[in-house]
Amino acid sequence: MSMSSLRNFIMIAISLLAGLSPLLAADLNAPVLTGTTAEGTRVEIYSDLNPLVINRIHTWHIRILDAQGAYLPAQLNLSGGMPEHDHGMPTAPQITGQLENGDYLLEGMRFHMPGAWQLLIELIIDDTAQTAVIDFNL
Ligand SMILES: [Cu+2]
Repeated sequence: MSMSSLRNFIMIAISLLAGLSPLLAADLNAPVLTGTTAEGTRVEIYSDLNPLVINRIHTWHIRILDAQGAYLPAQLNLSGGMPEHDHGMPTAPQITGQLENGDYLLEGMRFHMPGAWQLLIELIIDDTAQTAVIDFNL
């Protein structure tokens, strides 16, 4: 490959990537799911796949807020599944870090069936356990 055709190839590759970027870019402006614990802690889930669809692996940013809207440091554990089908998640999503703004990064999320899903978000805040249950349909 000559230098100029290599350059053309790179330019095409860059423009293809640029064209794809709206699909890859996270829409982190509006939560796709929200929940509240009995104690009043709010859970907001922002997704790089929005709207949520089945069979796509994706990443969430999870925001934990107190009743006044201030960020709360929490230990969190997410599980879920389809209660009507008596099965859990097809993947084992993991909290892999915390972002600079305080959101928690959850990677490896995927839903594999349309229907009624339920998420359980267990929080430990100030040594006290709380759970937010989020029901939604895909
Ligand atoms: Cu199912």
